[in-house]
Amino acid sequence: MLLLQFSTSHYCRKVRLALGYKKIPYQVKNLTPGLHLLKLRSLTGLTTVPVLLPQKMGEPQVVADSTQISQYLETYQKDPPLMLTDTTEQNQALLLEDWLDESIGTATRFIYYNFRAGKGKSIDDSLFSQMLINIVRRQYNITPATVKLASKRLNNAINVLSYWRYRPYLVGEQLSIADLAASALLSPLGLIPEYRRNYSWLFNKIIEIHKICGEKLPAGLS
Ligand SMILES: N[C@@H](CCC(=O)N[C@@H](CS)C(=O)NCC(=O)O)C(=O)O
Repeated sequence: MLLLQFSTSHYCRKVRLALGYKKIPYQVKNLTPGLHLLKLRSLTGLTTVPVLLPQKMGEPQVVADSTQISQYLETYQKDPPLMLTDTTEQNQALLLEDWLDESIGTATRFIYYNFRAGKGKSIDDSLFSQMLINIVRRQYNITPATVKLASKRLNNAINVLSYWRYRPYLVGEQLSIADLAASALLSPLGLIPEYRRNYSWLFNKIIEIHKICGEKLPAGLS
């Protein structure tokens, strides 16, 4: 299996957590932002990573999008399962996954890049890094107004998820795709001192899930 990724992408982290949880061997190829368009458009018709190339006879040649990839991995190797047997619980997990992917992962991106261009600039103030950060900020329209909305959305989301603090899993009695999505898509906040201070319980959960999946801890949490 080959995972095409950006090393810093939280959506790619979600897929690595799933691969790690299932102990499926894989290799990664880090694409260069910008040049990724040339490769991905012809391969998937999309412009985003993660993209998985199963590289095995009888398997699809390419699977794009973190949700599609995690569903594919469940058919590729059922055990240990990421899908819950109870239909109502599984639907809840899928809803949480979709909300985390489509709304919360985007808000995290706004807060993360805003931090890297401002208070967190010293993490890497090289011309190349700051240029990439500025391209991303323009691409996603990351402005003071959109960052403010993203911050409110994130605080609300973390409050919604706060019951996780007292339970091992977000849904049901076993690890599900909802736990992996939350751990991956909120992980970039671990670099931001304000979030680490206010939501230490969340980062403890994120660390715990990374350990279960054998995935390297995100920046700020190692
Ligand atoms: N819904 C997609 C989102 C993936 C996504 O937004 N990936 C970003 C990196 S974090 C990307 O590839 N952006 C490059 C682009 O849009 O050209 C998924 O779950 O895979």
